[in-house]
Amino acid sequence: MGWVMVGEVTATSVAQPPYLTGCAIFSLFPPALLTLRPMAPSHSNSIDAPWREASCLDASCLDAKVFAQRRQRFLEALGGVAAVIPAAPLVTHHADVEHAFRQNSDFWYLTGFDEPGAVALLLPHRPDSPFVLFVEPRDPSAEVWNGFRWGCEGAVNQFGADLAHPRSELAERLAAYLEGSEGIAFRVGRHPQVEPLVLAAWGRQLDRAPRSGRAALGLVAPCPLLHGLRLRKSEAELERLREAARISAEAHELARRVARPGLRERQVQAVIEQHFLEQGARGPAYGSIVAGGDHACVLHYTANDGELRDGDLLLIDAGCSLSDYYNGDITRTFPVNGRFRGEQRALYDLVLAAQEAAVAVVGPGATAEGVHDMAVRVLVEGLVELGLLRGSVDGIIEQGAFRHLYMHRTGHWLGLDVHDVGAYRLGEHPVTLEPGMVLTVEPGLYVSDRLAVPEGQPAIDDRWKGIGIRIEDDVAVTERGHEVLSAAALKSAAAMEH
Ligand SMILES: [Mn+2]
Repeated sequence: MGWVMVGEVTATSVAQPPYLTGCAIFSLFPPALLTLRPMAPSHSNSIDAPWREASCLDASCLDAKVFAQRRQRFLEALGGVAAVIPAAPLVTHHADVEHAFRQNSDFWYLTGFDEPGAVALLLPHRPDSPFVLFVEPRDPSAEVWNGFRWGCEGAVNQFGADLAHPRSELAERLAAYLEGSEGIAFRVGRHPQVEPLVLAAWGRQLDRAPRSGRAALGLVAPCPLLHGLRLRKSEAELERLREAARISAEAHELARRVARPGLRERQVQAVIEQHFLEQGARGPAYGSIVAGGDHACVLHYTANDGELRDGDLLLIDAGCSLSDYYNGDITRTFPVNGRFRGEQRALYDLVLAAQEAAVAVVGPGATAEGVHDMAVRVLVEGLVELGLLRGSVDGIIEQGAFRHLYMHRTGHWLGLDVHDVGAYRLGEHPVTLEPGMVLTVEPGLYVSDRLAVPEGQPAIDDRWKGIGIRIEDDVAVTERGHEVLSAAALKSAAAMEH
């Protein structure tokens, strides 16, 4: 990523939080900082320029053909089984207020349709009309309150449905659509509004089976088929993940430039999330973690209400979610005052060595487990050298006697879900990495009193406590090895200092 210096802070300067001008925080920022902003991306972020290509499908930057191809592959994989894939509902935040809508990723993957409450049917036993959508119909009075809907016409014309019906007709129509399928693929336990309708429709089929001569024989999970498809990203999807990583990496670079002793964690969060929004993303992909000092030892710290203190590290785990839900997930850790002290630097160098060694493992034929094992080995070797662990490296790893310092796995799949779908193991066998799979690599060390020191391991000297470090990149498996999608977020110790 490149940076341009601009002469003046102006009203149109996009990378600076507007609250910084004309309020007390302004004085915390040296003038040079206020003139630093990322180069405009290829798609301009100015308000009057369209963010998306004309060929974009609603909120998606992927072409309608991409979704049609996905449905085709899923239909082929289903064989004679009919799939019922519900969209996400709106979720109440409090009183009459709802959370910002977030589409169900399975439903999105197959449809690109970004409205709540819809249901997609994929019906391989009806080759003339295999894709049926139930949607909220057009309704001027509802649209006055909640905005535009595509309705049944849009579902057919814009989203490629062979047939579309109002969502209210699902209960009466579902059994007929499922008629003739060998089974029903539906994820039990996740869709409380749709599940009773699926069970009732199947029950009616079974009631009629003696006379109709056919009924679905069972419910099956759609996940193994659908999530197997989602696990392997196409080139178009990788391009979206690169975009999510680019925006996320820029936000981390901005955050490091604004962080100063005395600033609140939340103010750094504001800089990060403002950048996400300015760049056309929906916002953060997950609760941004902006954790100064000991807060970094709380893995899912999202309170972000502390003050950044001179001498502490700042751990930031933040990534954006694009308009079509592809996500970035990046963690960086750096000294608030721009200088590591001895213990911080020793542990930072160790986590970075572990992270780089683990990233180097990523490639076709490796496994996520192998990536984790590499990170653990480098960390444990280093911790023994530093005196924070004692004993043989193999013995410590075998007993898990490092887990008071490193208690999580080294990564997860990344895609439409931040912790993306797809198996890590199939029975006894770890899943082998293939080109197109994308995973995070994120070892860390967290030194605090929260977990007991295992028997036989040394007590921790106070000078180490309150240090929490994680370094996380988004890594795609390629034919020849891997591509670090988030490489624009710097991570060398030198780059973390100023
Ligand atoms: Mn992560």
